[in-house]
Amino acid sequence: MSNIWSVQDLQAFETEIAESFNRGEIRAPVHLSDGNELSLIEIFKEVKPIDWVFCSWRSHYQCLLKGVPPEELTHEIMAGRSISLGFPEYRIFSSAIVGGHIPIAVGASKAEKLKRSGAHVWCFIGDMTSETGVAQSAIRYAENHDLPITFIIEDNEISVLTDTRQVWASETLRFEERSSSKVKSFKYKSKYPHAGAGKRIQF
Ligand SMILES: Cc1ncc(C[n+]2csc(CCOP(=O)(O)OP(=O)(O)O)c2C)c(N)n1
Ligand SMILES: [Mg+2]
Repeated sequence: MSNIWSVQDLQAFETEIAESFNRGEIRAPVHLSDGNELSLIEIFKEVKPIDWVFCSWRSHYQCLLKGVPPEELTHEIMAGRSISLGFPEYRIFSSAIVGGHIPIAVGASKAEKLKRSGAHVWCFIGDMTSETGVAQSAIRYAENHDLPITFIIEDNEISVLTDTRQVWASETLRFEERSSSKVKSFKYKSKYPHAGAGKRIQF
């Protein structure tokens, strides 16, 4: 599904959103992606139209790669809904709450398994989110019930401004210590701050 979106196309989309945000045209927070383009393009080669994708507050790239038309996505972002984008017809949802989408993703994968639909669920989480109780329980449940779900940990090594490994006083996180058939991960570094596009905007 991803072959129509190149690294440059994804970056160009996000740059336009960043510029709109810095001009004060978007009256709500935005969380921009950068540095994870190649990893996402590779993962989305496996994502089928009937599959479900669940994301966090930063999901512009995932929406484009899942097939949401850029005009439709831009409309939702400009309307202030970047932080919790949802496009049921393209089978992609996101949540602004740390861990909020995880149990929903697990439930969706259980439903698809019971229906024998062949649909797979792809659940994107951050490195700090991957250490939460809800993520650990969900991964264990998905493994033991062999659910059609893959958790993808997008590891930028930080939670807003906090070093994740320092918080846990460990050089490694759980997913690095214990491999799982249900978990993939990649590292990336973004040029954008956690939220916004580098210029302070007063709503
Ligand atoms: C329940 C809850 N607590 C706190 C927040 C504020 N918050 C938003 S993103 C974030 C950091 C999460 O870090 P990580 O999982 O590594 O995600 P990243 O943004 O780095 O991809 C926090 C604490 C929130 N959105 N929801
Ligand atoms: Mg992080």
